[in-house]
Amino acid sequence: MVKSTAIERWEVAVIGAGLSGMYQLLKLRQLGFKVRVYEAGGDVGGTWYWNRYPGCRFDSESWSYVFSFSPEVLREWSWAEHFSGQPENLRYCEFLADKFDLRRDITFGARARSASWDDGAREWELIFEDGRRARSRFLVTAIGPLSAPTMPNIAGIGDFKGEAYHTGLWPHHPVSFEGKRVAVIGTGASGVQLITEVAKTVGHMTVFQRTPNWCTPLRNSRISPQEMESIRNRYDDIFRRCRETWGCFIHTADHRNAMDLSPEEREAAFEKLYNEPGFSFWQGNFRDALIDKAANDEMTKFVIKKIRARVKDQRIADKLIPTNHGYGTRRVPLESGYYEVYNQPNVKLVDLRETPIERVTEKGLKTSDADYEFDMIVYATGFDAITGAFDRIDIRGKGDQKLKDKWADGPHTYLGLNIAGFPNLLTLVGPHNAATFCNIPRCIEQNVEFVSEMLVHMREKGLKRLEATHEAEDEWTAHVYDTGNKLLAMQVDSWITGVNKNVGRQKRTFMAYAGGAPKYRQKCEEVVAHGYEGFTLR
Ligand code: N01
Repeated sequence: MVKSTAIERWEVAVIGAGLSGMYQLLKLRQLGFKVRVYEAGGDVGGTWYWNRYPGCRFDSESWSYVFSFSPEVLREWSWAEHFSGQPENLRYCEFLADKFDLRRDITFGARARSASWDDGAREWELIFEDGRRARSRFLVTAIGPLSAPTMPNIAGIGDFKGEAYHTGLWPHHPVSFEGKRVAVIGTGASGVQLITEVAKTVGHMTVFQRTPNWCTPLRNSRISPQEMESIRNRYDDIFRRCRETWGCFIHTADHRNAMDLSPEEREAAFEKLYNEPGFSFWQGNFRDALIDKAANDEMTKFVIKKIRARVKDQRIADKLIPTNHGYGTRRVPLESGYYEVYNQPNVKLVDLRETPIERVTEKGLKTSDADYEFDMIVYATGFDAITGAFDRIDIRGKGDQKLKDKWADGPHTYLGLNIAGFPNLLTLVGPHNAATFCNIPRCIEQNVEFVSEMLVHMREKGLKRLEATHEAEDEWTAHVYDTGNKLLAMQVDSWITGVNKNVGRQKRTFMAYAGGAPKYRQKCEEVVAHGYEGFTLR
């Protein structure tokens, strides 16, 4: 139904009521701004609202992921598991919304169709899918880095007559796999979690894998009330430690170089990390492990041995072992029995490098060598990462310039928070912002606090318009690539390097910021200390 076209007016409009939009709302409301959040979904939670697929859970430690801004919330909220599952994560978001009465300032079911800057009025105009319109002095995007799900570009997608789901758009009703023949396409972090969970009850599952990923164990466990109490007492220390690490995870990189050690010492260190929970093996590894090929090869060889020991049929292990990239050079899926799934007699792995999918049929999938029949197809095919959610809104800045056109060859931003030519637009967790690859609430807090402080500064000085200079943007973009080019990850196709064949993006760029969260935070602090250097404030 098309809503009335009466224009709603705000000082600040925020798109998205995931964790970043929720905190931005709370902060701006506390600071006395007239703010409204517009959310496409039916409730708060963002990622945790949409990704309801079986097996979905944190891979940051729950107690390191929690927001730190409210001592009261930290006192009242308890985690039941070290790596909490989606239902509990969503409850946490709902708890925050209830606690701070956030929903009264959020419009749900409002999917933004366009956002255009009116230079005369110095305002943004938002138009939503249902025809609703809103105008605001400032526009904050809190639309998430992994929120634009992509279906595979395979012929016949609409032909399948059975059940079909995308992990990132999972239905709210229960889905049963019992006795069913299920196909899963995709083996990224979502696929790995889902496959492991579905394998517990499925009749028969066929996994269609295009590129294997390196997976290491999550090692989740329950948190007893006593342990939760002890965690609560250590929150200050936990947040302090996270602030100091590259990605704000609790794991600190080993300060030694892998290649300075003897093979035995290296092996012992790898073994220790492999047996620890969470991202220990990835983020806590040797400092050269993700930048030096020889060190990375050692780490990779260690994981190959682990995979081979866990998969009984070595021909299947061959298919599960990546051959085109080293460990940790793509986002590492953490697993809880993933490799053992392929020892089950009712699970089949199809290597799409050998037999590509030709089309979806009424009854299932046709590859180059077989016709498969299924009751259900699960698309674990990921997202148009980081810039995709921006591209899905027709965002136009000064002179009607389209953001999508400006970013056609990869993002250009200042601090990943503003874009030259797009005044008064603030992009939380935007491309080239340290938050895109971070233990996200840690970086969201920094982003939201920076933006809020800037808006207060402008209000106090009677300023109405902010915009990054082209020079500052060029310098930041060059710095982002300098940091990225040190990583072996830059030589690999992944969502971090912007490659997504489903949306026709073949060329590698760089979507994240690899200088690390501490360096990013320091840069933002310097910008503020120098009177918002790099921005023109008028
Ligand atoms: O998506 P992905 P995801 N035909 O892009 C395959 C976060 N996350 O949803 O690699 C066949 O990683 C594709 O193959 P390829 C996390 O940051 C966090 O799994 O392109 N296959 C790949 O295997 C993660 O990195 C958690 O060759 C096709 C898969 O689909 C990010 O979200 C949990 C295909 C997509 O993998 C994205 O993860 C889950 C095609 N046409 C996710 N198109 C936590 O634990 C795509 N694929 C917190």
